[in-house]
Amino acid sequence: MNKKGFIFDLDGVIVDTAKYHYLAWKSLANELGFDISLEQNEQLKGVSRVRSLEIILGWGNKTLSQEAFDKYMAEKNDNYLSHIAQMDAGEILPDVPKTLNYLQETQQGIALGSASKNARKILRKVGLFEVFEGIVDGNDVSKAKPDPEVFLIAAEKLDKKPTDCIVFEDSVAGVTAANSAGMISIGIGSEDTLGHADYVFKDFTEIQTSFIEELINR
Ligand code: B16
Ligand code: MG
Repeated sequence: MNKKGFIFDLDGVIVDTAKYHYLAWKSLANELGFDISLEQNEQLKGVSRVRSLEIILGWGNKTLSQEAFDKYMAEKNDNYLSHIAQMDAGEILPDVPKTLNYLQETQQGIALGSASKNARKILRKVGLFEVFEGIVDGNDVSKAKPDPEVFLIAAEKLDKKPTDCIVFEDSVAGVTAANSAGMISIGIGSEDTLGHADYVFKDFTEIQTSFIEELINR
């Protein structure tokens, strides 16, 4: 079989850490005297930590000194990590292991392309660290999604041409990044928000092995 590169986003694709980001951001906003809704949290998906705090401060009409900004960033991450500490393999989203197993069996390249600076820690917690031949996360990039940098570095790590790579993404910016990288984009979520992806599935339970096989052989 052909060897392709399969690049996975983390939050929203492999695990649902968005709920922990939300709890941590909400508690920070409450400390600053306002609240954030689940709808607002949607807009933070795939967005870097710094940019997320800038957006949240905008919602609350707050400005902070650089020192206070850094303090709140660290506080949010400590809170987030207290949730991550409780994670185990049970938090891997349904049927993700099925797809990963199939890709391993057929010896495809498997990489991670995430905006999170905590990605390695999370993969270890859920027992998937060894599955990824290449890991590119928020520590490795200078330009955030929708810039294609994260996926282009992942393709390099897998020693694959971008056109031989397939990206699984749940965020609007991430799908745009995959498209700009010249890769096949697979949106995980709703057609309404991810209509610009080459394919969209609600989650991995909708992805058949025969579909992955087609991607490998194209
Ligand atoms: P951290 P992904 C993204 O992960 C999250 O979707 C986003 O909400 C978060 O702000 C970002 O990682 C940074 O995370 O604070 O852990 O560095 O979807 O790109 O895997
Ligand atoms: Mg994501």
